[in-house]
Amino acid sequence: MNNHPENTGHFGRREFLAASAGIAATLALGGLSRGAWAAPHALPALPYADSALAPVISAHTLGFHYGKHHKAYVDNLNKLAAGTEYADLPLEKVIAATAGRADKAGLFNNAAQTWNHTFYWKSLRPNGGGEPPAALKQRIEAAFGSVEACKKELAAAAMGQFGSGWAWLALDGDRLRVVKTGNADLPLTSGMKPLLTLDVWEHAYYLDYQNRRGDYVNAVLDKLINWEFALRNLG
Ligand code: MN3
Repeated sequence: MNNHPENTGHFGRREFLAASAGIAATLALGGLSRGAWAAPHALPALPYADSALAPVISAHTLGFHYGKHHKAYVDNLNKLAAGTEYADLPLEKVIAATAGRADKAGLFNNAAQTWNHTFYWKSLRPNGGGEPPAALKQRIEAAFGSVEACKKELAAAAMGQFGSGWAWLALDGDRLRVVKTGNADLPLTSGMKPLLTLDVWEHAYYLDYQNRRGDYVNAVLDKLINWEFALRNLG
């Protein structure tokens, strides 16, 4: 947390910290009902058991990724937003209001990573991959020529993202596109509608694949990718 006055609302920093400590103690005792100070963003339940994506993604990886990484983004978002003008905003509005603002980088990164991970879990499913539903397949063939070409472009984006980030199938106007984003960034900040995503941060695959990002990406595209979810997002 920085010292920017917007992080402390109408409190001075010292009073804010004292109030935060008091509230944390009260919460630890289970004594505070949901209110202005209660955490507004919850960690959504995983849409499947943490062993459901094995062997492509092990329960070990999924357990850490969801239970530690995703949870930490939600917790940090709530800490950074508490007592500010962002506290009661829906997640997408926090993202839109903080994108591109250097003084709000912490809030943006944690809000965007909260959103990205919830979207990533839904982008995968046990026994995924295979042929997309006909309505999506038609759109993919119009944009990329074939489903294979679309998957190749997704894999190239995932492999070509230098360092941490994401590969996406997104709707840009009425055109399907593959895009990659760095760190916490997402297509929403460029006015595109995400359809599905692949997490290519090392924490998404390192326990199972070490440095072999390509093996993770290709296995996910062949066996876990949730085309039905992409079709629903296409609306
Ligand atoms: Mn991740």
